[in-house]
Amino acid sequence: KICRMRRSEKLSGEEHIAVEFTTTDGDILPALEEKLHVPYVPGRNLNPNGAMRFYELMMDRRSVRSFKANCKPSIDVIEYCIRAAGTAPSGAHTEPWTFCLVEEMGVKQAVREIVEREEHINYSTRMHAQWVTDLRPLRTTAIKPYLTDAPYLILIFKQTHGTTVDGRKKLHYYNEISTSIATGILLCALQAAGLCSLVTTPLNCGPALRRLLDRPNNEKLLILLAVGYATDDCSVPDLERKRLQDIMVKY
Ligand code: IYR
Repeated sequence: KICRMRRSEKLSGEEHIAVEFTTTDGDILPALEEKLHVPYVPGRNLNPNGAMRFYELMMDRRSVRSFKANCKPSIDVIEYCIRAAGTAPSGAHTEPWTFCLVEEMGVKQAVREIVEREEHINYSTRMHAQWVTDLRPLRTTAIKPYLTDAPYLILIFKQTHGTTVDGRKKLHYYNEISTSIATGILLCALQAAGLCSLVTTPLNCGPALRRLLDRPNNEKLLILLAVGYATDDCSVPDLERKRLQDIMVKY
């Protein structure tokens, strides 16, 4: 027999009010059910050259802002990429993410209107002069044709909490980190599939985009991706990446 009690927890600086479930003996129960442990099965197709080949694959990923409007990747490919993202590790295996895939032109237009309206304010007032100046080499502006040209937009929401089948509130530990890791895997999968992507984090657009897509209150927009194929005349800044010795310290 299960009974309720309330308790607050401090986790990574945030206050969480959890509804805990206890047996009549006072034992606390997990949000998921108890799990069997089964033998670990190593991955398939593993070999030491995989790391170098994966590095070479990822070296070619660039943030693309110019997409072919009439060239649409197969939905099956996109769905496999999102499946791959869903393999990410997450706090207490809560899988605290929602990937909203937008392909309808009307919805893309509505997203673009919301984003451009806010970005005009962001670039002119919310972002300070140093920030705008730091972006100059990337040639970004408040005008975002890629939001309607790209055949797919993926709006990635972190779920700040969830609900169990019997209506209990489920804590989503480290939901932002977990969703960010899943997004990283999604970017790798898209690259492996030969697709181009752009990561954007539209400042101040979260609530309006959440309402547009009719997402519930516990979902907060984390990242908006544009996905498709680059135009033939697409150019990118001639950036370099830090060398291994500049990003790795050995002990
Ligand atoms: N979100 C804006 C501005 C922007 C901010 C950063 I930090 C970038 O690396 C790139 C752009 C935009 O998308 O234009």
